[in-house]
Amino acid sequence: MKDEILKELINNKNRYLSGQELSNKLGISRTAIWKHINKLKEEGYIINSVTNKGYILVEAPDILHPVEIKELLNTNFIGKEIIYLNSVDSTNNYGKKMAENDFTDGTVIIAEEQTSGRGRLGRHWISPKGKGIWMTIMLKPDIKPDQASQITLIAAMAVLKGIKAICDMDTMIKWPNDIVLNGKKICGILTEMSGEIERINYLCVGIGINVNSEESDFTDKAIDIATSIKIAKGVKVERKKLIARILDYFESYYSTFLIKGSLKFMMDEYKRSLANIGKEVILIGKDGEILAKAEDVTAEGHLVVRLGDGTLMEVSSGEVSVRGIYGYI
Ligand code: BT5
Repeated sequence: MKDEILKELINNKNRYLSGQELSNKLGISRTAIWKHINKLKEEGYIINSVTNKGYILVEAPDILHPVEIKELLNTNFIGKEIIYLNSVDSTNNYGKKMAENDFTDGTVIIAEEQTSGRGRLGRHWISPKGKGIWMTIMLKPDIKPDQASQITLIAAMAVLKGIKAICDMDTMIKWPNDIVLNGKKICGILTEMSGEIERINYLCVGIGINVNSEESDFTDKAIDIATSIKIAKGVKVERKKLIARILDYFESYYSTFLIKGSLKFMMDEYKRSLANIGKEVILIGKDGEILAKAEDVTAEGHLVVRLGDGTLMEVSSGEVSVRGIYGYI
């Protein structure tokens, strides 16, 4: 009911809503309304209450309340269900546990903080409270398991476009799963799959974005490669708006991908956004490191590299990490 009241306040931001009006609309007593309003105030919502006029929302706190995000969304199924957590070990872990029962396709799990945020291959992902977007999109796509990694490319495009739309900043994609700004990492994507040889049960598309993080949030090891939108822009960014826009873009690319069965439709745009094409790179695999030149990315999401002897090789994101020879890109 508290969420219903918040929704009414958001939709009537320019006028006072009387207790009676809310009570009639929502079918609960004015005292109950008053109690819920007090709870919202405790959560940080600044609501003016004036005798004989009612309530008006003056300011919302910087928390990722699902009701507010849903009001900003323009999607058909992504984020129609949002699970909001104050703190969690990892939103991807939460998603996996949730999927042991069942879930609605497109459910999004959002946390203010992750205590054990994960990168690929068991690496740690720094996720300070209230500073970033730490979320997982849960999907049940009818695609082949070897196409699962292509969803990472879709997520990367959605993040890049969302940042452009909301922050007016040009970022680039570092294949396969990073978004970079001024040569440093602001976003990492971790797509995980549960499936069998021929079919996918579900996908967890984990997206971590450093939105309002400060330099001091990054530990020594990550500091050289990490930055945030706030560090680059100098001002705080509204995380709610950014989430909504990214989910809008994600649904648009993802739906087209499901219809067409391939990423070909977005590859021109994707390649124009790549930071590491044409660069000398080091491929770091489990058997060691190889020096190569990154030349292309295929519609299957594989990186095409030219080796020292001139031959071309395709590598998949599961096999390697990529570093520039002079630094991170
Ligand atoms: C990634 O891994 O970049 C994937 C990160 C995915 C995070 C999201 S948050 C929501 C969801 N839930 C999770 O538990 N995870 C996902 P990888 O390419 O392996 O990069 C990890 C490396 O990036 C680390 O070893 C650090 O060097 C660096 N790093 C750690 N935290 C960072 C941060 N906040 N910003 C930039 N770099 C970071």
